[in-house]
Order: sequence, then structure tokens, then C-alpha cells
Amino acid sequence: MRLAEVELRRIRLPLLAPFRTSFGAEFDRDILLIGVVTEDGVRGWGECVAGHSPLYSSEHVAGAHQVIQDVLLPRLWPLPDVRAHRAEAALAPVQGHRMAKAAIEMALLDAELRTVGVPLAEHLGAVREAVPAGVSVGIADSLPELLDSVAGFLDAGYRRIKLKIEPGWDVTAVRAVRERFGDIGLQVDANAAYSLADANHLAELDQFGLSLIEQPLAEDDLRGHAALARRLRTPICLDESITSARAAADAVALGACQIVNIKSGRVGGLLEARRVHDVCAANGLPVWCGGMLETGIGRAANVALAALPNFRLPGDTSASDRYWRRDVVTEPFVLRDGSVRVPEGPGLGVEVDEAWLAELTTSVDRVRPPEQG
Ligand code: NPG
Repeated sequence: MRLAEVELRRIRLPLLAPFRTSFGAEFDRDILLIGVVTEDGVRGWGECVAGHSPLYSSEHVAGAHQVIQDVLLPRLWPLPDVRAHRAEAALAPVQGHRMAKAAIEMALLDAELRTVGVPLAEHLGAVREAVPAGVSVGIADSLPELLDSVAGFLDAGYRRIKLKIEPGWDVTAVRAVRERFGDIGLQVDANAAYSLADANHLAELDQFGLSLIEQPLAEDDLRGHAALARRLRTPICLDESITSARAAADAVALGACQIVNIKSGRVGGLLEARRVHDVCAANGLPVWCGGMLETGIGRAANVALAALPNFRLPGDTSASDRYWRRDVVTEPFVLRDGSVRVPEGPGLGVEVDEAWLAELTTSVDRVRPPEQG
């Protein structure tokens, strides 16, 4: 497979409601989409999950845009075969920039699998046709507001609730939700907002029977997570710390977590995400699929990944209407009996609504390979 053109398209998509975490609030998304066209005229799409500012991780969308255009694509043009596994090897010498690499890989996989008529889920080794969906609930302005939004998501049929927490919005919020809704599937996500000195405070969460606490400490603090794991009954799940299959193996060896959140963007792509899945499966750790407020493009990839066998907990793979008034794909993802269906068509299995995309677009760069010879 050879590329004829790559498009870097930025869109602005307002969220239906602001989403607040310990590292900031999102109102609308500045999203970078990668569109590839092969020499045979097959199109593929990828979505970059880097945020507007480098607050969740060191990457941000403008940096990803630049590094794709100036550093990553020039490494792909000379390849006689640019299928995803070849591209991954060609980009490996570039340090970091995992979200940028993952966006290209997604577009290449979409194109290559459309060429051969294979759905992404099947290519990755999926074993389910639908995946149970959870929902991530941001930090609210008040407890009544939090309870209202949790009630709405439970009514819609979501299988578990994840509450974003930070110092000052943790034990009280969790207690209020437990008291009001009883024995629902409940977990919390701190996005690295605590330190080991908060261990006694975090142990107060043990009384609520949470299925996990996600990333309580800093990204690079595996030893701290291992120490905390010895002090909490609530299982620790790592997100930001797991940047590769090797990082997952390290975390397991240190006893830093009992569960892993997998996001393909965070680990550099879907192929590496599958390796993280395999490392965790081999060590008996369940995984679940995280989310980064993706459009239907990235969501299709998440849902395909979440259909692999060791994804044993509901993911942040909510339906399109949890985020957007109108998604960028023609068939939005919907919630049925608490699950989202895995796309069955070739590649990502979703069709982009090109007219709507044009309306949302803030910039497009079209890049072609340099003339050969
Ligand atoms: O449903 O996609 C979703 C959001 C899930 O909470 C969620 N994502 O820390 O995992 C996270 C958080 C996030 C969102 C992180 C946006 C970075 C950007």
C-alpha cells in the first residue's frame, strides 16, 4: 500500500456539556483528524486524542499537528509498503509523540483494512459483537448537580459510573452517589491529583466498595502507586502511567496496579494497545477501554479494541449523544441494553459525514509525497 495524499484537518466540535477534571475543563474540542488516501483511491481516517493544552499528558494538538507534518510523514513517504505495522517500525526512532503516531496508525489501518474488506475488530482479535458501556462523570459545581447527572446516565442504561475526583471533591461526592443509588457499578478517577501523603485520606474511599481508583498519583510514580496499593483495599487502576506494553509489564512487576485502563492514543497506537492487553492478560490483570472524548472515528477504534477478550470491565465507551449534538460519522454510536455495538464494516466500519465535517473544519493541510527520482 502506498499513499497518494494525507490530509491534516482540524475541527472544532462543542461538547453538549462542559467536562471538568482535576486538570481543567473542556467546553469544545479542537480535534486533529488525519485523512489518508492510497494510490488506489482508498480513504482512511484517524483521530488524534491530544488535547488543546498539554495537561493530561505532555502532548497537545498543535504539537501533534506539527510533528506529524514535519517529522512523521517524511519518514513514511519512502516506504514501498505503508501498512500500519511497517509504519510503526518506521516511526519507532522518533521519541514520544505517541498520540501523533497513533492518529496516523489509525488512518493507515482503516485504509489497509478497507482495501482487504476486514473489520478492525476482527483484525485485532475481537470476541464480542457489542461492548458494555460505562460513563465518566466530570467534577460538578454541586452535589445536587452531580446526583442529577448520574441519575440521567443510569436511566439511559449505562452499566457503571466513573466519578472524576480531586482533593475537596472525593469522599463526599462518592458517599452522596452511593447513598442515593445503592449498589451500582462505581469507580473513581483522580488524574494524578494526589500524593502518597494522601494515603490515609484515600483509604476512606475503601468503605464504598468501589471497583477501582484510577491514577491517584503522578504518571511517573510507579513506586508510589505500589506503596499506595499496599495501603488501600480499593484496587488501583493505572491510566497515564501506562504508556507502552513495557510500562505495563513494569507496573505489574512492581505491584503498582491490579487493573489497567487502555487508550490506544496514550500508548502510540492500536497495535501497541493490543500488546498492553496481551501483557495484562498473561499476568491475570483485567483491562478496560478508556476514552478521550472522541468523535465517532476514534470511538469506532475504541469499541473495536474493547471487544478483545481481556477487556473485562465496562469502558468509557459511551454513546455519541453523551458528547455531541451531532457526531462526525453518519451513524452515531447508540446505547442498547447498556452496550454499544462493534462496527461490522471494513476498517473502522464508520462513514464520515463529509458535509458536516466541512462545516466544522477550522483548517486543512493537504500533503503529498515528494516527486520520486
Ligand atoms: O467518555 O471519553 C470519555 C471521557 C472519559 O474521563 C474520561 N477521559 O482522564 O480518562 C480521562 C479522561 C480524559 C478526557 C482525558 C479527555 C484526557 C482528555
